[in-house]
Amino acid sequence: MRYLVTGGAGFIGSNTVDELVRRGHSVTVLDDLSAGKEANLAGVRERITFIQGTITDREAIEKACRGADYVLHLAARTSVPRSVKQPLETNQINVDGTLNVLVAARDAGVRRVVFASSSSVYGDTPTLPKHEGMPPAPISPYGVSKLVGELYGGVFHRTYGLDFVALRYFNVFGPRQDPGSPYSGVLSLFITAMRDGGQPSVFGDGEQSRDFTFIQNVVIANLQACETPGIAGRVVNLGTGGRYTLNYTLRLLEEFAGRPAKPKYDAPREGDIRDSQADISLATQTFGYKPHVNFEEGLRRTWDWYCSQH
Ligand code: UD2
Repeated sequence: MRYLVTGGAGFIGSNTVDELVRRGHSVTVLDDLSAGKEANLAGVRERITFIQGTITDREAIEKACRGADYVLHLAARTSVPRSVKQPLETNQINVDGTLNVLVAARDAGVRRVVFASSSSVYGDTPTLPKHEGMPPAPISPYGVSKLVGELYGGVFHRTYGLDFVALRYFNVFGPRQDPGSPYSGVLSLFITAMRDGGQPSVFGDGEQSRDFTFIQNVVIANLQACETPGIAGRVVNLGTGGRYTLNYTLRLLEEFAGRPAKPKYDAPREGDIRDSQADISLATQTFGYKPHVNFEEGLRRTWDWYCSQH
């Protein structure tokens, strides 16, 4: 099969591309390298087609979609706090860019678009775990942008018959997540701070919790969501079903590092959600999803990977 992966040089994208190539698929990557890195594709570079371009460029996305069976649309401007600072840019890439992808995918006659949505669409409602029947209530521009992507996909399904599936990822972490910006995922920041003898910064009391999901679970689910027939129009959570506080992750990292973390506690972050946890029964029902790597094991592997990169 022929896959187009937008954002394929990024963290989730490049890990997914590796698996697609391993399974013998033909892969095109469209990435503007704003967050992704060519180095993430080093192991497969000779076996894929790489287009440096952005989803906000209609010509680039049209060209990339040509001949594709499946589009995994992972390109996005991530980060809740960045979206609070730069709502226009977040909207331009995540909303306008996604609309471009949908139009191009429709016109190219692809078999399905799988869209990377986010747990942030649920907002800060107290009900846990979050299930897909709950009304979305995002509290950040980022959450809004992901919800709009889902809504557009649903409309393209109903109006133009485009096969579309949205996966609501819950705080994905693992090898290749870039720790290089203040907007990076918290575990990449905690791990590299601990590795380098620095102090992890905790925004708030550290008792907020997330359903941290190891990348390998997401990679397998991405493929299942593409290949499973008859699931067009579904919007599905993708997490582990558990919930882990930041303080708990620091205790595990202390064990791995063999020294105390000495975290610095700061004010809570704007737009932040307190607790997040996925109900994953719909993913199991829809495409047989099972998280194969649990949080603790995933964190251990991630710690080892960052240490090996030093
Ligand atoms: C949101 C989404 C997630 C994904 C991600 C993409 C939720 C629940 N999750 O992640 O699914 O779409 O956006 O960017 O909406 N923190 C610290 N210290 C740091 C950095 C972060 O304490 O140095 C805290 C932060 O305040 C938050 C938690 O760690 O409470 C997780 O932050 P994050 O930026 O890793 O991810 P989050 O939950 O905004």
